[in-house]
Amino acid sequence: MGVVNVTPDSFSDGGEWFEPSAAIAHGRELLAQGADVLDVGGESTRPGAQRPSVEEELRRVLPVIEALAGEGAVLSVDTMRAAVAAQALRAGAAIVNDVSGGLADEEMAAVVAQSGAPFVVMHWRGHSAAMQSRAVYDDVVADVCAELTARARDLTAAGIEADHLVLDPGFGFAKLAHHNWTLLRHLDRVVDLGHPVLVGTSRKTFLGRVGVPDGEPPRPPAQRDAATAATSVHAARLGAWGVRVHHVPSTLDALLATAAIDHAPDTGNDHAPGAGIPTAATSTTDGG
Ligand code: PMM
Repeated sequence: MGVVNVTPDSFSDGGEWFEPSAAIAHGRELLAQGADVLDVGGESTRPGAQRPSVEEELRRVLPVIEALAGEGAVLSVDTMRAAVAAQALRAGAAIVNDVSGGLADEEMAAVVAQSGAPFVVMHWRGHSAAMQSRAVYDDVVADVCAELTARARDLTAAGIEADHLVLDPGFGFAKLAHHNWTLLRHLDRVVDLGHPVLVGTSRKTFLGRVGVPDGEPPRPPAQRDAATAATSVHAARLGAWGVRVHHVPSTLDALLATAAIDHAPDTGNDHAPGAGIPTAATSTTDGG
Protein backbone atom coordinates (compact mmCIF):
# COMPACT_ATOMS: atom_id res chain seq x y z
CA MET A 1 0.00 0.00 0.00
CA GLY A 2 1.51 3.30 -1.12
CA VAL A 3 0.82 6.49 0.87
CA VAL A 4 -0.60 9.58 -0.84
CA ASN A 5 -0.81 12.30 1.80
CA VAL A 6 -2.70 15.33 0.47
CA THR A 7 -1.71 17.40 3.49
CA PRO A 8 0.46 20.43 4.16
CA ASP A 9 1.82 19.02 7.43
CA SER A 10 2.33 15.23 7.53
CA PHE A 11 5.50 14.35 9.42
CA SER A 12 6.92 12.24 6.62
CA ASP A 13 6.15 14.12 3.44
CA GLY A 14 4.04 17.14 4.48
CA GLY A 15 3.35 19.55 1.65
CA GLU A 16 5.08 17.53 -1.06
CA TRP A 17 1.84 16.37 -2.72
CA PHE A 18 -0.59 19.01 -1.39
CA GLU A 19 -1.82 20.17 -4.81
CA PRO A 20 -4.26 17.63 -6.34
CA SER A 21 -2.22 17.45 -9.54
CA ALA A 22 0.96 16.63 -7.58
CA ALA A 23 -0.88 14.03 -5.46
CA ILE A 24 -2.37 12.40 -8.57
CA ALA A 25 1.04 12.26 -10.26
CA HIS A 26 2.54 10.81 -7.08
CA GLY A 27 -0.18 8.15 -6.94
CA ARG A 28 0.54 7.16 -10.54
CA GLU A 29 4.23 6.95 -9.72
CA LEU A 30 3.60 4.66 -6.71
CA LEU A 31 1.44 2.38 -8.88
CA ALA A 32 4.12 2.25 -11.57
CA GLN A 33 6.60 1.30 -8.83
CA GLY A 34 4.44 -1.66 -7.84
CA ALA A 35 1.95 -0.52 -5.19
CA ASP A 36 -1.24 -2.61 -5.20
CA VAL A 37 -3.35 -0.09 -3.25
CA LEU A 38 -3.04 3.67 -2.74
CA ASP A 39 -4.01 5.15 0.62
CA VAL A 40 -5.23 8.72 0.11
CA GLY A 41 -5.48 10.94 3.20
CA GLY A 42 -6.26 14.60 3.81
CA GLU A 43 -5.60 14.88 7.55
CA SER A 44 -2.21 14.71 9.23
CA THR A 45 -2.17 12.59 12.39
CA ARG A 46 1.24 13.85 13.49
CA PRO A 47 1.32 14.64 17.25
CA GLY A 48 -0.11 18.10 17.85
CA ALA A 49 -1.51 18.53 14.31
CA GLN A 50 -4.56 20.80 13.85
CA ARG A 51 -7.56 19.03 12.30
CA PRO A 52 -8.78 20.44 8.96
CA SER A 53 -12.52 21.15 8.55
CA VAL A 54 -14.64 18.47 6.85
CA GLU A 55 -14.96 20.72 3.80
CA GLU A 56 -11.20 21.17 3.61
CA GLU A 57 -10.56 17.43 4.00
CA LEU A 58 -13.04 16.72 1.17
CA ARG A 59 -11.46 19.40 -1.00
CA ARG A 60 -8.10 17.69 -0.56
CA VAL A 61 -9.01 14.04 -1.15
CA LEU A 62 -11.98 13.92 -3.54
CA PRO A 63 -10.27 15.14 -6.75
CA VAL A 64 -7.37 12.78 -6.13
CA ILE A 65 -9.65 9.80 -5.51
CA GLU A 66 -11.84 10.58 -8.51
CA ALA A 67 -8.87 10.88 -10.85
CA LEU A 68 -6.99 7.79 -9.68
CA ALA A 69 -10.11 5.60 -9.36
CA GLY A 70 -11.03 6.69 -12.89
CA GLU A 71 -7.71 5.22 -14.02
CA GLY A 72 -8.50 1.89 -12.36
CA ALA A 73 -6.44 2.23 -9.17
CA VAL A 74 -7.55 0.42 -6.00
CA LEU A 75 -7.82 3.14 -3.36
CA SER A 76 -8.34 3.39 0.35
CA VAL A 77 -9.35 6.64 1.97
CA ASP A 78 -7.47 7.46 5.17
CA THR A 79 -10.05 9.33 7.24
CA MET A 80 -11.63 9.43 10.69
CA ARG A 81 -14.79 11.12 9.37
CA ALA A 82 -17.89 9.26 8.23
CA ALA A 83 -18.90 12.07 5.84
CA VAL A 84 -15.50 11.93 4.15
CA ALA A 85 -15.59 8.12 3.97
CA ALA A 86 -19.07 8.20 2.41
CA GLN A 87 -18.11 10.71 -0.28
CA ALA A 88 -14.79 9.03 -0.96
CA LEU A 89 -16.56 5.70 -1.50
CA ARG A 90 -18.95 7.39 -3.92
CA ALA A 91 -15.95 8.91 -5.71
CA GLY A 92 -14.42 5.47 -6.24
CA ALA A 93 -12.50 4.48 -3.09
CA ALA A 94 -12.77 0.74 -2.36
CA ILE A 95 -11.52 0.60 1.24
CA VAL A 96 -11.92 2.82 4.32
CA ASN A 97 -8.79 3.20 6.48
CA ASP A 98 -9.67 4.81 9.81
CA VAL A 99 -6.78 5.33 12.24
CA SER A 100 -9.36 5.62 15.02
CA GLY A 101 -10.98 2.30 14.09
CA GLY A 102 -14.39 3.98 14.07
CA LEU A 103 -13.99 5.60 17.51
CA ALA A 104 -13.59 9.22 16.36
CA ASP A 105 -16.93 9.43 14.56
CA GLU A 106 -19.93 7.45 15.76
CA GLU A 107 -21.44 7.47 12.25
CA MET A 108 -18.46 5.69 10.73
CA ALA A 109 -19.54 2.10 11.45
CA ALA A 110 -22.94 2.63 9.81
CA VAL A 111 -21.42 4.23 6.70
CA VAL A 112 -18.94 1.39 6.28
CA ALA A 113 -21.55 -1.30 7.05
CA GLN A 114 -23.91 0.11 4.45
CA SER A 115 -21.21 0.32 1.79
CA GLY A 116 -19.93 -3.22 2.24
CA ALA A 117 -16.35 -1.92 1.86
CA PRO A 118 -13.40 -3.42 3.75
CA PHE A 119 -12.54 -1.39 6.86
CA VAL A 120 -9.05 -0.95 8.26
CA VAL A 121 -9.40 -0.73 12.05
CA MET A 122 -6.31 0.76 13.65
CA HIS A 123 -5.51 0.61 17.35
CA TRP A 124 -6.12 4.13 18.66
CA ARG A 125 -6.42 5.82 22.04
CA GLY A 126 -7.34 9.39 21.11
CA HIS A 127 -6.53 12.29 18.83
CA SER A 128 -2.94 13.29 18.25
CA ALA A 129 -2.83 16.05 20.88
CA ALA A 130 -3.56 13.53 23.66
CA MET A 131 -2.26 10.25 22.36
CA GLN A 132 1.31 10.12 23.65
CA SER A 133 0.14 10.65 27.25
CA ARG A 134 -1.94 7.47 26.78
CA ALA A 135 1.05 5.31 25.83
CA VAL A 136 0.77 3.30 29.06
CA TYR A 137 0.38 -0.49 28.93
CA ASP A 138 0.55 -3.44 31.30
CA ASP A 139 1.56 -5.66 28.40
CA VAL A 140 1.49 -3.82 25.10
CA VAL A 141 0.84 -6.90 22.94
CA ALA A 142 -1.95 -8.28 25.14
CA ASP A 143 -3.50 -4.82 25.61
CA VAL A 144 -3.46 -3.93 21.90
CA CYS A 145 -4.87 -7.37 20.99
CA ALA A 146 -7.65 -6.98 23.59
CA GLU A 147 -8.55 -3.47 22.41
CA LEU A 148 -8.57 -4.54 18.74
CA THR A 149 -10.72 -7.56 19.61
CA ALA A 150 -13.21 -5.30 21.41
CA ARG A 151 -13.33 -3.00 18.38
CA ALA A 152 -13.91 -5.92 16.01
CA ARG A 153 -16.74 -7.14 18.24
CA ASP A 154 -18.42 -3.70 18.39
CA LEU A 155 -18.02 -3.10 14.65
CA THR A 156 -19.52 -6.46 13.73
CA ALA A 157 -22.37 -5.73 16.13
CA ALA A 158 -22.84 -2.47 14.21
CA GLY A 159 -23.30 -4.42 10.99
CA ILE A 160 -19.84 -4.70 9.40
CA GLU A 161 -19.07 -8.23 8.18
CA ALA A 162 -16.27 -9.76 10.27
CA ASP A 163 -14.39 -10.75 7.12
CA HIS A 164 -14.38 -7.12 5.96
CA LEU A 165 -12.27 -6.04 8.95
CA VAL A 166 -8.52 -5.50 8.60
CA LEU A 167 -6.67 -4.92 11.89
CA ASP A 168 -3.68 -2.60 12.37
CA PRO A 169 -1.71 -2.30 15.64
CA GLY A 170 -1.19 1.43 15.04
CA PHE A 171 2.58 1.88 15.15
CA GLY A 172 3.47 5.28 16.61
CA PHE A 173 -0.08 5.98 17.84
CA ALA A 174 -0.12 6.12 21.65
CA LYS A 175 3.07 4.02 21.56
CA LEU A 176 6.59 4.75 22.77
CA ALA A 177 9.51 3.33 20.79
CA HIS A 178 9.80 0.20 22.94
CA HIS A 179 6.05 -0.47 22.54
CA ASN A 180 6.46 -0.38 18.74
CA TRP A 181 9.42 -2.78 18.81
CA THR A 182 7.65 -5.23 21.14
CA LEU A 183 4.53 -5.17 18.95
CA LEU A 184 6.61 -5.88 15.87
CA ARG A 185 8.42 -8.72 17.58
CA HIS A 186 5.10 -10.33 18.54
CA LEU A 187 3.07 -9.36 15.47
CA ASP A 188 2.09 -13.01 15.03
CA ARG A 189 -0.24 -12.56 18.03
CA VAL A 190 -2.12 -9.80 16.19
CA VAL A 191 -2.25 -12.02 13.08
CA ASP A 192 -3.64 -14.83 15.28
CA LEU A 193 -6.72 -12.67 15.99
CA GLY A 194 -7.93 -14.03 12.65
CA HIS A 195 -8.21 -10.92 10.49
CA PRO A 196 -5.91 -9.61 7.77
CA VAL A 197 -3.31 -7.32 9.39
CA LEU A 198 -1.99 -4.05 7.97
CA VAL A 199 1.32 -2.67 9.25
CA GLY A 200 2.30 0.99 8.95
CA THR A 201 5.79 1.56 10.31
CA SER A 202 6.88 3.68 7.35
CA ARG A 203 9.31 6.48 8.26
CA LYS A 204 8.05 6.65 11.85
CA THR A 205 10.27 8.24 14.47
CA PHE A 206 11.21 5.00 16.23
CA LEU A 207 12.85 3.87 12.98
CA GLY A 208 14.78 7.15 12.77
CA ARG A 209 16.39 6.37 16.13
CA VAL A 210 17.99 3.09 15.02
CA GLY A 211 21.76 3.42 15.37
CA VAL A 212 21.53 7.02 16.59
CA PRO A 213 23.16 7.66 20.01
CA ASP A 214 20.82 8.66 22.86
CA GLY A 215 20.30 12.40 23.05
CA GLU A 216 20.90 12.98 19.34
CA PRO A 217 17.99 13.78 17.02
CA PRO A 218 16.49 10.94 14.94
CA ARG A 219 17.38 10.69 11.26
CA PRO A 220 15.00 12.70 9.05
CA PRO A 221 11.96 10.82 7.63
CA ALA A 222 13.36 10.41 4.10
CA GLN A 223 16.33 8.52 5.58
CA ARG A 224 14.16 5.89 7.23
CA ASP A 225 13.26 3.82 4.16
CA ALA A 226 15.83 1.05 4.70
CA ALA A 227 14.53 0.55 8.25
CA THR A 228 10.97 0.65 6.85
CA ALA A 229 11.87 -2.10 4.38
CA ALA A 230 13.32 -4.21 7.22
CA THR A 231 10.28 -3.87 9.47
CA SER A 232 7.94 -4.44 6.52
CA VAL A 233 9.75 -7.66 5.55
CA HIS A 234 9.56 -8.78 9.17
CA ALA A 235 5.81 -8.03 9.21
CA ALA A 236 5.27 -9.99 6.01
CA ARG A 237 7.24 -12.93 7.46
CA LEU A 238 4.97 -12.94 10.51
CA GLY A 239 1.87 -13.03 8.31
CA ALA A 240 0.84 -9.41 7.70
CA TRP A 241 -1.60 -8.96 4.83
CA GLY A 242 -0.25 -5.55 3.82
CA VAL A 243 2.37 -2.92 4.55
CA ARG A 244 1.67 0.80 4.20
CA VAL A 245 4.77 2.64 2.94
CA HIS A 246 5.84 5.98 1.52
CA HIS A 247 8.73 4.70 -0.64
CA VAL A 248 7.48 1.69 -2.58
CA PRO A 249 10.65 0.58 -4.47
CA SER A 250 12.79 -0.05 -1.38
CA THR A 251 10.18 -2.10 0.47
CA LEU A 252 9.09 -3.97 -2.66
CA ASP A 253 12.71 -4.89 -3.47
CA ALA A 254 13.22 -6.16 0.06
CA LEU A 255 10.00 -8.21 -0.11
CA LEU A 256 10.92 -9.66 -3.52
CA ALA A 257 14.41 -10.60 -2.33
CA THR A 258 12.87 -12.36 0.69
CA ALA A 259 10.40 -14.16 -1.58
CA ALA A 260 13.31 -15.28 -3.78
CA ILE A 261 14.95 -16.81 -0.70
CA ASP A 262 11.70 -18.55 0.23
CA HIS A 263 11.34 -19.97 -3.28
CA ALA A 264 14.98 -21.00 -3.78
CA PRO A 265 15.43 -24.72 -4.49
CA ASP A 266 16.30 -26.77 -1.43
CA THR A 267 19.76 -27.95 -2.41
CA GLY A 268 20.77 -25.82 -5.39
CA ASN A 269 22.60 -28.93 -6.65
CA ASP A 270 23.50 -28.20 -10.28
CA HIS A 271 25.16 -31.63 -10.68
CA ALA A 272 22.02 -33.61 -10.07
CA PRO A 273 20.85 -35.48 -13.18
CA GLY A 274 19.02 -33.05 -15.42
CA ALA A 275 20.09 -29.93 -13.52
CA GLY A 276 21.36 -27.10 -15.68
CA ILE A 277 25.13 -26.68 -15.17
CA PRO A 278 25.89 -23.02 -15.91
CA THR A 279 27.74 -22.45 -19.16
CA ALA A 280 29.43 -19.35 -20.52
CA ALA A 281 26.18 -18.62 -22.31
CA THR A 282 24.10 -18.72 -19.13
CA SER A 283 26.59 -17.16 -16.68
CA THR A 284 26.55 -13.45 -16.13
CA THR A 285 29.60 -11.38 -15.45
CA ASP A 286 28.75 -10.86 -11.79
CA GLY A 287 28.05 -14.52 -11.15
CA GLY A 288 24.33 -14.44 -12.00
N1 PMM B 1 -0.12 5.87 9.97
C1 PMM B 1 -0.33 7.12 9.54
C2 PMM B 1 -1.50 7.45 8.82
N2 PMM B 1 -2.41 6.50 8.55
N3 PMM B 1 -3.14 4.26 8.68
C3 PMM B 1 -2.96 3.02 9.09
N4 PMM B 1 -3.88 2.08 8.83
N5 PMM B 1 -1.85 2.66 9.80
C4 PMM B 1 -0.87 3.55 10.11
O1 PMM B 1 0.10 3.17 10.79
C5 PMM B 1 -1.04 4.90 9.69
C6 PMM B 1 -2.20 5.23 8.96
C7 PMM B 1 0.67 8.17 9.84
O2 PMM B 1 1.65 8.23 8.86
P1 PMM B 1 1.67 9.36 7.69
O3 PMM B 1 1.35 10.68 8.34
O4 PMM B 1 3.01 9.35 7.11
O5 PMM B 1 0.65 8.98 6.67
